Amino acid sequence: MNSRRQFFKAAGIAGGAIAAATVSRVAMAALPEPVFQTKPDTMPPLVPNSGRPYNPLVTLNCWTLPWRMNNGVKEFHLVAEPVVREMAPGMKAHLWGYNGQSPGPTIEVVEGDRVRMFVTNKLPEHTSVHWHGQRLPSGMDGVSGLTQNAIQPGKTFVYEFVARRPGTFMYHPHADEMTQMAMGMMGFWITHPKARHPLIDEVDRDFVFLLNAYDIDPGSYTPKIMTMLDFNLWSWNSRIFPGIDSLNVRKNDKVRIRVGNLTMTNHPMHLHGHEFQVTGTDGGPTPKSARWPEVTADVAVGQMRQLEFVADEEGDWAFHCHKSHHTMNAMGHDVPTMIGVDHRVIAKKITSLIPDYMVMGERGMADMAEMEMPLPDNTIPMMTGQGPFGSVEMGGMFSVLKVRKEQKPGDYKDPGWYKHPAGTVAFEYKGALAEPARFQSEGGQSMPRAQKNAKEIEVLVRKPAMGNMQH
Ligand SMILES: [Cu+2]
Repeated sequence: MNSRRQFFKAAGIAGGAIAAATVSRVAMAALPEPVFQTKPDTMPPLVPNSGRPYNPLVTLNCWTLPWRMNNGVKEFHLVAEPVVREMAPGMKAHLWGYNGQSPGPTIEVVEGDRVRMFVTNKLPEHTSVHWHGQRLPSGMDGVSGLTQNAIQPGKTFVYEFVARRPGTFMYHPHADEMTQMAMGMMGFWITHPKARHPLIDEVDRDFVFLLNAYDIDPGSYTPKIMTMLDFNLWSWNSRIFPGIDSLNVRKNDKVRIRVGNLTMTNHPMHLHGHEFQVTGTDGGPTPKSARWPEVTADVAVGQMRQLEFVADEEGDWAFHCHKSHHTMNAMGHDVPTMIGVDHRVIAKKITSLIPDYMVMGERGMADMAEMEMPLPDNTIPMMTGQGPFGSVEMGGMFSVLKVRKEQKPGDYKDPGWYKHPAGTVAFEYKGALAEPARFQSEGGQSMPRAQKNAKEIEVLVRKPAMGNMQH
């Protein structure tokens, strides 16, 4: 029996907001009771208890919005409002979002469903919701000024349309977009196929997350909305590593990861240990003849890419954006490169004036991950995350795909770190070091310099001495 209690239990939600959602005839005639979620955890898939069945999704560090059926129409209630989002343990951001979170909850419906979306505006300014990628009547497209009046603060609007084609879509405001998207207003919409679809495979794990970015100064809470490119927090569903949950799967699970990009730059998504195929975009499933194996897929601005693979290699596999500045947390971009610069003399002089002066970057930036530097409140280190072998030296758009043989069916809790079979971990070579053979060049055909008598300029690099890594 599917009771409402089980329905909300399946949603992984408990508490007072739900208790008020008891259905009465009066309530059915009015607005659906909105459901809120304030925890940043990945909620278990919401198994549908009404309407047509489907295989539900896992929204990374987020959740799926429950609905009610009203005379055959699926009714949802989105509330646009200011929210506090924990981006990682130790850092909270003051954002705008929907129903208690940024991003908003995932909407899951089935192809052919008639959907009614109630949108209440609790922001200090007007808004609207655009249903990115959907086939719908033009007047339901959510572009304020063009297709509808903006939703003023305190007002509720109704959008209604049939989810005509299966696929992965996004939703976001189309009113003062620059501010509202920089503040975190966005979410996912998935329309599941109503029957077996020749181009949409059934999968064991179906993950979804949005790429988003914020510019929040260290020590502050509110994003700077005027930033166009120089963001300092690169996030998945408004979470940054080490605050992003791992993607836990069972060995030989068929896995789908849907990634949408609502930042202002592209993100090449890179998976270790497996090859995947892009099986769909926000335009729908990709024809089989147009699929090829990849280990990195670029997700451009406003796009969605659907990556699919069989997780047949056990282990802990990094999954991240390949732009190395996007796997860092809040950092200054005006730090000079100090690699190879000899600080010894100047450091001694400065230390006599400023006793706790620190030399940074002389040997690379990895020291940053180890350094116990005092940080302003509400600030996450630039490179962090403790793995089983020490600091992972990452931040931002980074997580781990955990593939395990012993993961029980239906149980996808974190299995902990991978236990590597003996002899399968890279190790230190402790034998004698041979003199390196220098390769003989066969070059020398480059064009001569125009400027005769030009001086050779050489940059001195200090290499750590073999066997004596300290200076
Ligand atoms: Cu990126």
